[in-house]
Amino acid sequence: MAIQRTFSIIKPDATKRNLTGQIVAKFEEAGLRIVASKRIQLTLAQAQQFYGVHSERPFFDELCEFMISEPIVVQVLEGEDAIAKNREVMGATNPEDAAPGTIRKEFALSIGENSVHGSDAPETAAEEIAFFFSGLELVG
Ligand code: RTP
Ligand code: MG
Repeated sequence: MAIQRTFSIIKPDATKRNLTGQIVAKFEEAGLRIVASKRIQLTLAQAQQFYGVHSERPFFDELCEFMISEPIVVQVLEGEDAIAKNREVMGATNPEDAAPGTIRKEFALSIGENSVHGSDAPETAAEEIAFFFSGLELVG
């Protein structure tokens, strides 16, 4: 498997509880390298655009309001098989279903306030990275 990049968000429930460092440590322990990182606060329009694929889902409004409720940390993670590896470290969407030791098992509050986002495929990773970062900000 080649070296890949994936896009990650440390979500408001986690930044609010001061868990950024503990979550980054999980990525690094799994062999993922942080090649870009910034703390930002989304506008509602930005959250709606980012989660546009979910616009018809019943949880869309709640999700967007949650994502703008506090600052978030957006990052690009690089490593061997990074997309799958990151999703493994995150654990299942619903913390009740997440495996022991995963970020969501240890830190998530609910299926919505689940501490992290990670891209689900190479195409979405490329789109999501480009949404938040310019080429100059990616330092491999
Ligand atoms: P993510 O995109 O954030 O990495 O998470 P995921 O692939 O595991 O989950 P996805 O199905 O893409 O859903 C995106 C985010 O929407 C929120 N959600 N809320 N209330 C609900 O039933 C519900 N379902 C999903 C979560 O914050 C989820 O991560
Ligand atoms: Mg998803």
